[in-house]
Parts: sequence; C-alpha cells; structure tokens
Amino acid sequence: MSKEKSRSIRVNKGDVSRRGFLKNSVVAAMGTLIGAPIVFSENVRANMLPLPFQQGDPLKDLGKDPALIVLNDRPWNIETPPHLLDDEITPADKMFVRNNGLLPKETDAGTWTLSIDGEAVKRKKSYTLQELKDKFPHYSYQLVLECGGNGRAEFNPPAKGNQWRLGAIHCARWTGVRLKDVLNDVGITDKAKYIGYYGKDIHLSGNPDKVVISRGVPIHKALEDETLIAFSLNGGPIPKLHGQPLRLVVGGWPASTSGKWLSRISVRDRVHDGPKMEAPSYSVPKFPVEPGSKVKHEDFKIIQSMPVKSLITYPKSGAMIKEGQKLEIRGHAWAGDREVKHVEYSIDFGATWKEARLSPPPNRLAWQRFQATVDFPQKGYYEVWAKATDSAGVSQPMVVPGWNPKGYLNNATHRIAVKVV
Ligand SMILES: Nc1nc2c(c(=O)[nH]1)N[C@H]1C(S)=C(S)[C@@H](COP(=O)(O)O)O[C@H]1N2
Ligand SMILES: [Mo]
Repeated sequence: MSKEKSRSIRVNKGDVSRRGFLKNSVVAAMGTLIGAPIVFSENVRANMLPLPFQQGDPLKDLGKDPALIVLNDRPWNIETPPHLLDDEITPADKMFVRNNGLLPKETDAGTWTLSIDGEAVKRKKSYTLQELKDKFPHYSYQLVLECGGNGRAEFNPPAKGNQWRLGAIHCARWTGVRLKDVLNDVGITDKAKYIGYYGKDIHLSGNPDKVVISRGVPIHKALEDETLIAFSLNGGPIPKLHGQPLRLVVGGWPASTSGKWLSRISVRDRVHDGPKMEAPSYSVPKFPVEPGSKVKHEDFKIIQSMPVKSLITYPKSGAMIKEGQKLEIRGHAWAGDREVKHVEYSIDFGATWKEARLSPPPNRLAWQRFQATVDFPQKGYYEVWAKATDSAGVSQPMVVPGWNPKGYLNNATHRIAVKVV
C-alpha cells in the first residue's frame, strides 16, 4: 500500500484478502490517516473504500457542479445542461469550460503582467495587474460568452470537435478595466485594424514555444465600452479554469475571442493572424453550402457577432404536471451585438405562437430573461418551443441552420418535453 496525497491511498493486490476484504494492516493505516480507528473494519471491502479514500469527482475537484457534463478532460471541455443555466447571473460553478490547451502552471496575481505591443502602438508598454487596477476606472458588465461551436452536436453530417449540445454559454458578471482606456494610455496609431490576445496556457504538445490559441477582434469591437480586461468574476477572483488572474472579455462574439490567462495584447495593422484565426477555425462559408461539401480557404469568413438564440432553463425537459395546472416557463434570450426584441413560445409544434414576457438586458451584450405562463388544453405529451427575434427582425430557425464544415452557429430553437397527466 502506498500513500499518495494525504488522504489518498492506493490499494494493491496484496492488501486484499481472497474474499475481497481489506487486510487489517491496511484499514489500520487508513484509520491513522482519518484520525480515528475504523470500527467494523473487518467489513470493509476493497471495492467500496471508506469515503475519504474514494477517487475524487473531477467536477467537484474543479469547483464545478457535479451535474455538468465532461466532454473531454485533456484539454478540459465541460458543458452545462440547460436547466442549470436558470440563474440571472451564471455562477462560476455552472459555467461551461472550453480549453484548447493545458492550464498554465503559474497564475499568481501578484506577479502577473500585461504587455501591449504590435505594429499599431506608438510604443510598447507593460503593466502589472496592480497598475491596471490602480490606474484605470473599474467597470462591471454581465456578458454573454457563447462558444462558436455551441450546438455542434446537431449537425449532419457531423462536424469534428467537441460535441456541444446547448450548454456552451454563460452570462456572468465581469469586472475590470476597459481595453479602450488601456489602449488610449498606450497610444495607438490610425493603422490599428485588429487586436490579438495571447495567454499563458500550455500547448497540448507541452512545447512552451507553441501558442495554444491567439484570436482577436477588429479595433471597433475592441474599443467598445463593454470590452474589458477583467480581473474579477461575479465579485470574486476569476477561477483558474476561466482565466485567472486576467482575462479579455468580449461580449456577444464567439467566446473564443475572450482570451484567458491574458498576458499580451497586440494591436495589429492587419487582421490578426495568430493560431486559430485562420480558416476554417471559427469561420463559416461566405455562402450556403451543401451539407458535407468541402469549402476552399478563401471562401470562409471569420465569425463576428453571434446569432439570436434562446434557451428554456425552467422547467427541465421531461417535466410532468397535473391536468388543469398552469406551467411557468422561463429562460434567457440573447442576440450577439443586437438586443432581443421578442420571444415567442409554441406548444403545438410551431403551428401557433404566443408572446412571452421579456425583460430588458441589465446592460448591453447581456442576455434577457423571458417568462410565460403556459396553459395546456388536455392531458398528453407536449413540447414547448421558444423562439427569439432580434432588433433587426431576425428570428431563430426551427431546424438546424446552414451546415458548415466546423459546425458553428447552430441557433435552432430549443425544445423541451412536457407531459400533462
Ligand atoms: N488562452 C485561452 N483563451 C481561451 C481559450 C483557450 O483555450 N485558451 N478558449 C476559448 C474558447 S474557444 C472559448 S469558447 C472560451 C471559453 O471560456 P470559458 O472556459 O471561460 O467558458 O474561452 C476562450 N479563450
Ligand atoms: Mo469556443
């Protein structure tokens, strides 16, 4: 038997009796580690260790709600089921995780720096995290960050990559300084066309010189009030998985533009050309293509604002209610750079629609709450569908929209099943 961490014990073959029970010496050692003898230790089976020695739940160890769904553990990719996104402000433990590489080793706020460089800065400059906090005013915004590949699982033929269903989205409250204030302080030239971020995460190959991902946004988006260099999430420190201690946050655009573990921003005189800026990454065909077809590099365009979408967060799909009972449904709707103008719902497979109550966003680029009181005419199986329409009059499609090689931008209506019994 070997001791790993303080409370973890590896049980070897020799520690187990022929009948599958732990030998006395092993349970005695466990008792020492727990700090109390294990009474009835003769009944402890090797396949059912005392709780302190059971393998940790990775989600719990990561500070995540145990009901989140792990799609990949190297790198971490974890999604949130829709009914866990019911909070107005997404709590950290319910935020989906999308990593392209491995977590940085060192994320010490005390020694962290951010450097600003590139063809379009007047002079390079570097700030400590403390200098950023001291020098510039702080702002807080609730921002929708949705992975460009959210909903990928529904495309046919399937697209490679994490098979996100609905939950690669969060709308948390970020606090930081405005990127535009920092860029003003540095001084940018009129050649400035794009910004690109660099973070401190580690490439899957382990090669320290290889950049995991370095994306960015056009300068007009970078200079918006809501584009933050954030040092706080929901009033606390940014959790390690989400970019501790510093993160670029760009609401309403693919979340891949919100660089975690932010250490450098380059102000470019061209479209930023870091890893994962080039097609087909985070890009879609410039025109509709036949499902399954090959698309030439020059026929892709980079995704900018995300499309209008909504999610029913209450009740959970599969809800049962009694005949004659009304059902309160609620959810969120968002529309990239735009505002959501209305949300409708249907209980008859889209034949007729009723208006849901819709709240204004707490700030630009945040999601909006919708609610409705639903009446069902008789017993039976129903689906509740929700459909949002944005300020330009664009609505969600009822079926999976334009197939594209990487499976981006699926904003089809969300459906939940309801039984009236
Ligand atoms: N440095 C760095 N930033 C990154 C990524 C990454 O792998 N490394 N992934 C991006 C992608 S693709 C997404 S969808 C979001 C996910 O943010 P979250 O994990 O906080 O939910 O982070 C973005 N920022
Ligand atoms: Mo993403």
